[in-house]
Amino acid sequence: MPFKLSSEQEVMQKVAREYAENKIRPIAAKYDEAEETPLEIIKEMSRLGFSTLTIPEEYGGGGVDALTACLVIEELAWGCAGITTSATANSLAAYPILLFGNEEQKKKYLPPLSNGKLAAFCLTEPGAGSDAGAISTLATPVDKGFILNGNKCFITNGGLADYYTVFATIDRKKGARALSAFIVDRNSPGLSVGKKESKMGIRASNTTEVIFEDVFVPEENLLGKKYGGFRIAMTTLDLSRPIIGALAVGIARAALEKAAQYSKERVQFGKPIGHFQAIQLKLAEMAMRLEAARMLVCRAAILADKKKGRISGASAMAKAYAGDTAMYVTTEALQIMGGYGYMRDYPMEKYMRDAKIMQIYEGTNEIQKMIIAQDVLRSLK
Ligand code: COS
Repeated sequence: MPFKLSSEQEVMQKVAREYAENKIRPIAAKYDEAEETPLEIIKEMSRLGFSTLTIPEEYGGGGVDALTACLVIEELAWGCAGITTSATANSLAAYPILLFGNEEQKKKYLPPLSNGKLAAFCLTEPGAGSDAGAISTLATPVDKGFILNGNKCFITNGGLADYYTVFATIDRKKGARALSAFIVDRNSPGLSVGKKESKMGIRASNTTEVIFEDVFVPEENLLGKKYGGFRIAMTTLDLSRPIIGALAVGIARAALEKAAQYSKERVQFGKPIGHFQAIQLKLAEMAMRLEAARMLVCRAAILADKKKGRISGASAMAKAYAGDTAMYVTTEALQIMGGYGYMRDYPMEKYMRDAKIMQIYEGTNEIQKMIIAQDVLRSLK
């Protein structure tokens, strides 16, 4: 790190590293293969505070800053990005409540997340991915609340959550300007969990459809203002994307370490392959990009901690660059390991599969670049 971490940050980083080493790594391949979520570990991570790092202590969370959260998430993702995605999905679902919820909502819904309960963020729909304003899940105002109808897809923790933060439109013709956000309890009549997805990577995380059929949501579960849902979603994603960057850095670091170790041990043409420039050039490029990605993640987190205005551009840069870096580093690391890298006996092919989603979820990297470009143009006005 080019800047000094506080002793608290160093301790948290160490605790997370040891947890990843001792608890996450040993089970990562098994749950990836089985495509199951290690629920006991996820609940333990919740109780240890790994999924509520930035939630203030008064609501049961870790009360740490965004920078510390990113340092911790990098360590956990070094252990397994799939298992860590399940934990971070909790904080993604919690941000709308933390940022826009009233005191009653915060007191009711945030503390359980540090006690083994899970939550899920329901924004994406079959027809609304990159275009988040195109949501068609309808929230019809009725006496004392709203009736929700619609389908959400690709929801992390969808099948495991105890409650959902859900985005729905009050008027389909008004797009982004008519979105509202709600907290919806898992046991609400009419709410059901649909298809569980089978994925290329992060297979230890649970991804499902969530279906709303005439689900009544009481008005006290409306988050923020009635038509303020789009801003809630965007502000949440601005804060959450550096976390995805940290996940990506954790995967890339794990892959670089394995490739470097392999190139010291693997002997061909009479010497370890790390002695050949063809391999050294790869290791150098991987290491440079990894460090640059980590710095962009730290920069976005530090800006989030300063809490001065929107951090959309910095957050998008961290997510896009780190996501691309994870894909680049894992691809090169696998290449260094050759046939061994390709085999499922080694973790490298999992790193590469896990890395791909980093360029896609919480907004594709193409969307991140649009956000960055808008930020650049805005700064010239
Ligand atoms: N913070 C606060 N307000 C924001 C904002 C942000 N980060 N981004 C946009 N807004 C506001 C704008 O200021 C604008 O407000 P006004 O109506 O008052 O002018 C409004 O929201 C609409 O903004 P914009 O016109 O930029 O919206 P677009 O429909 O063009 O969409 C993108 C913007 C593409 C950035 C957005 O749809 C997006 O992030 N898509 C990706 C979604 C995503 O990440 N999905 C993954 C789901 S979670 S796995």
